[in-house]
Amino acid sequence: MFKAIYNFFFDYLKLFSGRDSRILMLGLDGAGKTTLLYRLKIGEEISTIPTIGFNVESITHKKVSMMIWDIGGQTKIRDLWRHYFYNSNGLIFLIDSNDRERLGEVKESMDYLRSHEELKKTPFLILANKQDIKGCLSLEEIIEALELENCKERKWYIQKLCAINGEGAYEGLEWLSKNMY
Ligand SMILES: Nc1nc2c(ncn2[C@@H]2O[C@H](COP(=O)(O)OP(=O)(O)O)[C@@H](O)[C@H]2O)c(=O)[nH]1
Ligand SMILES: [Mg+2]
Repeated sequence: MFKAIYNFFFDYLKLFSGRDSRILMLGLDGAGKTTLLYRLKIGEEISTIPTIGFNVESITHKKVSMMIWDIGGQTKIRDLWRHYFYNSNGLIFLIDSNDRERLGEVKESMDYLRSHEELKKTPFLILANKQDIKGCLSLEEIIEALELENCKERKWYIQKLCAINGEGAYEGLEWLSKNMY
């Protein structure tokens, strides 16, 4: 089932773009990025590139490359990130919906990404992860906290996710496939 989602995603991207695509997957540490990768059964293909100050995980499949790393906090190394932003066709931003305390940090990271020249036209798929946890943030709360209503400069979409069982992944990836820049 999850292998199918994964194949669907990459076939779809190839069909629509007919060219190499570059996807970024970002989120604070603990948001669930690695969990989602493994859930999509692509964990075995992950290679980690150790860089100064941060680890970039990367996977490549059917001409689609995906780069994954923790964003937030490390303002000192932000200058390095833009090298990876260049030429991105889509961005996946994972949020831990159960982490109300770090919502400010999530907002700061989101604002940083939104203001970045290299990502000006990049569509953002926002995945509100850990929706299985009782009392977690709703989509409305996240939209309000991140001030997404005023996000008119690009296409964006927010989707509930439970990375542990994969629920919501299909819908999110389908949107991204159709809205890739
Ligand atoms: N309850 C719940 N826990 C999750 C979910 N996704 C990830 N986690 C847990 O959150 C923690 C951090 O996940 P991880 O994938 O390592 O986050 P990363 O730092 O973004 O790669 C782990 O303990 C995961 O098991 C989810 O959908 N629901
Ligand atoms: Mg990780």
